Amino acid sequence: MSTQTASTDSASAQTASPELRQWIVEQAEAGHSPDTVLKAMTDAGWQEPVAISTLEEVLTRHLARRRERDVLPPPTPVPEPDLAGSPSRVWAHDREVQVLLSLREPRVVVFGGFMTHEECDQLVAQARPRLARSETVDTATGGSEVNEARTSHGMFFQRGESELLKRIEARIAALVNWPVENGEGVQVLNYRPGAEYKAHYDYFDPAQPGSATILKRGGQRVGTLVMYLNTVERGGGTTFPDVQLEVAPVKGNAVFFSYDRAHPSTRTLHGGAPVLAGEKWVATKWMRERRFD
Ligand code: PD2
Ligand code: ZN
Repeated sequence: MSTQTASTDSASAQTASPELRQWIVEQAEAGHSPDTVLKAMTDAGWQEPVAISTLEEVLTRHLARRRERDVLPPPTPVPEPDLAGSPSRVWAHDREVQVLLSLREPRVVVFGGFMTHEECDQLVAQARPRLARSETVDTATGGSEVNEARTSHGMFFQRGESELLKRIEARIAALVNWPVENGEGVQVLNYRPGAEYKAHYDYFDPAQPGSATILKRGGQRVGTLVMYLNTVERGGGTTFPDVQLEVAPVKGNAVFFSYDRAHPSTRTLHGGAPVLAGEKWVATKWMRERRFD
């Protein structure tokens, strides 16, 4: 083992230079034991207690960084509105939309006036006759199942199914700079008093056996836009427990959030709080990494 980098002229020089840090890491990676590295350092003139604490500090930091790199999946591109310069309003396809809140981590943006009240009413009218008890994706099989965590009723539209949907989908695509083709069909949910959607992540858990099948079509989900189709009298907010944020369900407004990896580190755990009075109607657009055909 070369001890050139470990050599030192005086005790005052016994701080870990970037070169020494790199040398320590290289020795560890090459399979040399800490004792061997320590010996090389003391042979080169390092005082043993200083060498030990330096080794400990450098190797602990190195291991932590490696663990992080090994554990976290790599980030992927995500939809993102253009909020450079902190505008209070942005143009989205055919409409000006207000920016009410923008949070970096998790990435959450609340928009005001995303849809007109008429559009909200029309979407509810188109969805109402097609409602059924909501099912969630069963990641064990890739199929769907009735889930007690989600006590709402819902339905899916086909992408571009009506003129109204085409317009709203084009608006979403322009707002968050993500292709219409990467979007799933809009889902409409109706919560009656007491109904809720317990906290969950919208991405598919890669560890679940059914996820591989789901991911073949369009890849992971990377972003969500929840659009509020009515104003709830009490309750029914969209909650982000990791940051104790609650978005009020106000007719025409929408909450956007994105997640650049299928991992809790995105802090995008979220839920629909129980509806306490009145009912709640939302439309959700999930966005995938690639074309969702
Ligand atoms: O209705 C909601 O507020 C809500 C909450 C959590 C909707 C969704 N998730 C969803 O559609 O993914
Ligand atoms: Zn969700």
